[in-house]
Amino acid sequence: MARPTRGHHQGRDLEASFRAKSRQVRRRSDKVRTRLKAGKALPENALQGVVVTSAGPYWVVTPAGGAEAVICTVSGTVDSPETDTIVTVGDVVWIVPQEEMTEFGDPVGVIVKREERRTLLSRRAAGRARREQVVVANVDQLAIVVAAREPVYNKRLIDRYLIAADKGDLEPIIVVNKIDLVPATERAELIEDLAAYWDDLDLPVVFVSASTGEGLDALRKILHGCSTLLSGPSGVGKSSVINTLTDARLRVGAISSMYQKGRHTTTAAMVIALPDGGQLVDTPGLREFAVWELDAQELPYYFSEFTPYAEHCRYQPCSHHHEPGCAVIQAVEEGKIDPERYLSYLLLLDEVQQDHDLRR
Ligand SMILES: Nc1nc2c(ncn2[C@@H]2O[C@H](COP(=O)(O)OP(=O)(O)OP(=O)(O)O)[C@@H](O)[C@H]2O)c(=O)[nH]1
Ligand SMILES: [Mg+2]
Ligand SMILES: [Zn+2]
Repeated sequence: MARPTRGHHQGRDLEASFRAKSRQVRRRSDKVRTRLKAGKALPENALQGVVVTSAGPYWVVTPAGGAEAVICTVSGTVDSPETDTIVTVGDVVWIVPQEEMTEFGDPVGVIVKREERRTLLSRRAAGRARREQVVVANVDQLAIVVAAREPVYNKRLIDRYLIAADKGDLEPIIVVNKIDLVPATERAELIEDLAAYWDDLDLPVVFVSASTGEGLDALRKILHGCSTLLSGPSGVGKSSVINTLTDARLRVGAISSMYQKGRHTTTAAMVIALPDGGQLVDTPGLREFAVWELDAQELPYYFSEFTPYAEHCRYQPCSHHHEPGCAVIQAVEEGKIDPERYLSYLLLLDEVQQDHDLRR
């Protein structure tokens, strides 16, 4: 097989080349239980770097100082603070360079240690197992990306993301893409529908179109100099928005759908530099987003606009669900709390209580 030329290594090409041979290796590596070894002395030739993406079973690590990306596996005795999601994109890791090269001529390394995460976006891993999945680590902001249309946004999902951002120490922003699909006569209604997010929660909400470029200057200002993770459902235009902000190569529907019968979807999280400082992290769309480890007692605190009322509830603590003399319910009835936010609260409360019952 011909080796791709240098400079051919970013984004899609790299991802495709490693993915091609990944399945067998993944099957094998799934069987090897990684043992954790805390406090082991680092080998002298270990380098610190950041995980910028995954490629099949490998992690792509950029060493500090901007050296060439290294294709890494995780050591069988990695030194890691947690057992779930030992390594993810955005992690600061220590790698030991290896003698050999990959079949494509890239340097190879082994991840031997991972540093504590400064921030993270976690969710409950899809499937039955009760396991935490850290989506991305060490970014400053979470851009919750939704579409105004096709597919129309879901406020329940936005509210779940807001809780996860709060838990993971991320500053949330809401990005509503595809506003070109909203006729001028319906724009005011769209803005009004999301008003609670900036009125009551004081969050930045930006309306953009990756297709027409509308609103992108406002978004650029918010992203400048920060590292921002873009997350949201599949097909809302996360990769398209990123493509308009940087010239990094990404999979965008229009082109690749010709080859892949409509499949344009991002398959791995990837760090992308912004031209004027800062970084974006593109992630695959998430079909569902279950907040990791949430209990009924802590839930009200994630709805910060309830707080000034909650202290006046007759019963303490109050679940704001059915209790007589509940000041939160009263505030909803008087229009002081957004009824949709309250609905999200009730649905989540129901979910965490069911979950609790199942566990007993
Ligand atoms: N009309 C319109 N279409 C858009 C806009 N942005 C993206 N699209 C289209 O929406 C589709 C999905 O875009 P992507 O950028 O691949 O969406 P994504 O959020 O990255 O999706 P995943 O990678 O699957 O999570 C593509 O066909 C885009 O051309 C927009 O602002 N307006
Ligand atoms: Mg994408
Ligand atoms: Zn109450």
